[in-house]
Amino acid sequence: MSTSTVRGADIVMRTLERAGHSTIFTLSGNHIMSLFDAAIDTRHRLVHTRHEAAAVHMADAWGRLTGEPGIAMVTGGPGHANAAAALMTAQGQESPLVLLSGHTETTQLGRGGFQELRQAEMAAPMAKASWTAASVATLGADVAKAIRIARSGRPGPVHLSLPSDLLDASIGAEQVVWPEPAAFAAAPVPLNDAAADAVLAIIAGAQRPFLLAGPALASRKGRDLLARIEAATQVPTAIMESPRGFNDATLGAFADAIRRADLVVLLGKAFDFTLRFGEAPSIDAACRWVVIDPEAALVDRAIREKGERVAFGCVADTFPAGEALIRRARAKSGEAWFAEVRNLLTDRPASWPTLASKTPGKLHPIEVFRALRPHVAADPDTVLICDGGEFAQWGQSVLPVVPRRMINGVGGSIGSSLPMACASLVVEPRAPVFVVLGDGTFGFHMAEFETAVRCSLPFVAVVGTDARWNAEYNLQVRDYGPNRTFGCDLLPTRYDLVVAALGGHGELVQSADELPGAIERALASGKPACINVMIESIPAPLVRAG
Ligand SMILES: Cc1ncc(C[n+]2csc(CCOP(=O)(O)OP(=O)(O)O)c2C)c(N)n1
Ligand SMILES: [Mg+2]
Repeated sequence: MSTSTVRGADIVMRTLERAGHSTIFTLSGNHIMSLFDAAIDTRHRLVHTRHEAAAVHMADAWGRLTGEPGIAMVTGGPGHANAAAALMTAQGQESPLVLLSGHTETTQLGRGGFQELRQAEMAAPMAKASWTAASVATLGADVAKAIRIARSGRPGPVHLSLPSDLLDASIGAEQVVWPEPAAFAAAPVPLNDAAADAVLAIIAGAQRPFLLAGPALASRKGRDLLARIEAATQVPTAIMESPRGFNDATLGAFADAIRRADLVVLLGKAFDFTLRFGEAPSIDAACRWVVIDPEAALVDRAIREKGERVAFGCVADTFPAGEALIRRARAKSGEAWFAEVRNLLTDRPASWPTLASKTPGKLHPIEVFRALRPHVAADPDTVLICDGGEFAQWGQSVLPVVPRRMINGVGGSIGSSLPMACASLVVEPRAPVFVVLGDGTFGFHMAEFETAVRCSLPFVAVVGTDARWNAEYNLQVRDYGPNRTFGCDLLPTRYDLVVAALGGHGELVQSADELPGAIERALASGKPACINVMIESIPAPLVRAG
């Protein structure tokens, strides 16, 4: 008779190892110390952070850059509550990750247990699946299931709560249900040839087709897929990943392009507010739609909204569907329309090259990005991370869309960029990583500079300090009038000194001619760096009002 036993925490860690994971973004806490202990006997690297939301944002960046679920691990109750907030960004950007949260002991449930919280219910609206493990023997199966769901169909975050008594308990080795490799794997849903041919026939019948992709394609692999779809079909494509929708700073005069389309093909792009719900006059009332989506509910939603204007709708995963369209493409759409859309998307006002600050001691945001542009473009492996807010919209509009550009995304939450920069360097230690964010946003996770210093993650953050939550200030001006601005002021803070105090490199920039040197010194420092640029408080660029 065997006497060997296995502890729950070891089952979890070994299962992650079996799935090929070796990096976990985490922050310690009572409920998960057994998992930390179990990690010692594995090859897992624990990247521990200064806030649980940062751990989730790091797992999110891991998911976006590698295509494989990032793993975040936090303690129960307040740790989980902090972490859960960050799921919304990953959900909006269709980023695969697994959040493992410690949890009150099952024996204390309903009795006022330590940090007892209905964690699975809390995470559920922001996750593809969310549940609490119920037995020691099946902990590995739970972890495998979480990984499988995160990477299947439309990728996204999954939450699993792990009660601490299950993690601490040991059971006979023969009782453990170790998951087979297949338990981790997603089963892709293809677009069959007949469906691909039907879609291509509808495209061939259109004068001005436009293919829109969802955030899951905003990766190197996704951008490559779209470039190949364009090459095979000459249908213009765009990725819709901004909460600003038609006014996405990256997409130039997108509103003019889509208004002219007579066919919109949604390839894994949710029919939602970013499309202005497909209503006229933003989109022609006679425009037809093709909807290819991993989720039947989203195909149904588009049909509910657009009725018989939906010429074709079907369930298929985005990447295999794109490959099927490329494989079956026989004819090309019109060259003139393709060129017209390309020109509209890259359209920028003629005044921009000469825009400059009118305020001594402050730069215009465009001057910042003009200086940064050659550095971002210099290396094909550059990771560019743009947060939300007005300053960062200038960055999204002026900086090149490198294959590994990441933005805060459809969820519309600010604050993820500094943790994402840390994770980018964990993924690839030699990648040049640039971050662009406003001064208000900087405050969300500035403590992660300590993580970056501790773990040697030398990214360059460019902060636009206008001493204001400017995006919201501009909403007040627009909606309530210039004499009704209230509660959006900040101090012109020396964030560069904060970063220097945390062990990083800090630069203060107050004029355009100081910037090139500051960028060079930041890059040469080899440290996590903050270039704190004093800027004029300017609204986000609007190429043309949509
Ligand atoms: C989590 C979260 N809180 C609040 C907001 C609302 N919000 C959007 S942009 C913004 C202002 C950002 O200020 P800052 O980082 O200084 O950039 P700026 O607009 O000033 O350039 C705020 C408060 C949000 N989108 N997400
Ligand atoms: Mg600001």
